Amino acid sequence: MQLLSQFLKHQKTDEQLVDLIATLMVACKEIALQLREGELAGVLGTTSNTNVQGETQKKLDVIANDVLKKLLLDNPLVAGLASEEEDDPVPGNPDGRFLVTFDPLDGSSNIDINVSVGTIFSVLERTPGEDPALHATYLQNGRRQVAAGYVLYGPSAVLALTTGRGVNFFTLAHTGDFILTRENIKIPTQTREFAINMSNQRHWEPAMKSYVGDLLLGSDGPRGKNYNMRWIASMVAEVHRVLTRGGIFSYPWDAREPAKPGKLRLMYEGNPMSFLIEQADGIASTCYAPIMDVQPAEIHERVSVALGSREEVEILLSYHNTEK
Ligand code: AHM
Ligand code: MG
Repeated sequence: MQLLSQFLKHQKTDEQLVDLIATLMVACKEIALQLREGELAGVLGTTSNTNVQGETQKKLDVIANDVLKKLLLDNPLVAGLASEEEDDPVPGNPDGRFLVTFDPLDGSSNIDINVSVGTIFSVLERTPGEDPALHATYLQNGRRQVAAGYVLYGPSAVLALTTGRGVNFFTLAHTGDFILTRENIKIPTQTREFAINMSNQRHWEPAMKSYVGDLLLGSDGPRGKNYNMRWIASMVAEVHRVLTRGGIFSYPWDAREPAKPGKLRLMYEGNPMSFLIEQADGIASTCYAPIMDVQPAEIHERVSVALGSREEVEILLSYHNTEK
C-alpha cells in the first residue's frame, strides 16, 4: 500500500510540487466531505449568482471554489490562481512559484441528481517577474503544465494525477489518505465506445456529423463494428472511463455560438485533461490540432475537445482532414 506522498517521493518529484499537490488534496477531501453530506448539509441547489461565463452558480460550485481558493492562498508556494468561477485571477504570494488553474466542480448540472462530479486542476510555473494579478501571466500553453489531474467524486473519490511521468490513480481511503490503486495507466488504442451530446448533432460541422453517422451505422457501415454510447454530462467521469477502459469523448465546436470555439474551457478542462490523456498514450485534439499546442488568448477561453483511444481519435481526425 503506497500513499500519494510516498509515491511522489519515489518518483523523485520536486518537493515544492509535492507540497502543492498535498494542499490541493486537502481541499479535494473537504469538497468530497461536503458532497457526501449533500442535502443533509444544505449544500444542494443554486445561488442567485451567475459566473463570468453567464452560467448560474450552484451552491456547491461556490463552496468548492472557496475551499480551493482559501487553502491554495494559504500556501506560500502559490503565486496566484485562476478559476472557472472567478472573473479575474486571484493573486497569492508575490514571491510564489506556482500558478494553479481549476474548475472547482465540473459537471455541476449533476450535483442535484447525485451523479458523479469532479475537481479539475492544472499547475503552471510563473514566469519570474510576471504579475499574478494579471490575466496575461496565466496565458501559457498546455505543454508548460508541470502537473495536472482531477478528483472524481463518484462511488469512491479517485485522484488521477500526472506530473509528466505517466498517469496514476489514487483512491481516497476512510483514513483520509489517497492510496495508489492503479499505476501507469495506458489507454487501449482501439474502442467501441463513444461519448458525445447527440442532441447537438444538427449544429456540428459536416466532418463530425459524418464521423458519428458512420459510428451509428455500426457493423452495417464503413467501420464494420457496433459501437455503444455513453453521456454522463460530467467530463471528469467521461475522462475517467476513457483512461480506465478506452473510448472517445468529444465536445466539439458547434454552430450555436459560432464565435466560441466550444463549450469546454481550455485552461480549466481542455489542457489538464489533455496532459493526462497524452501521458496515457491517448490523443487530445481540437479536431485540427493538439489541444496543448493552442496558445490561450484569454483565461476563460473555450476549446473544441476530442480525446481518447489513439486509433479512434486518428480516424476522427482523418474525417476533418478529408471532408467526406
Ligand atoms: P461545467 O464546468 O459548467 O460543469 O460544464 C462542463 C460540463 C462537462 O463536464 C460536460 O462534459 C459538459 O459540460 C456537459 O454539457 P451538456 O450539459 O451540454 O451535455
Ligand atoms: Mg467544467
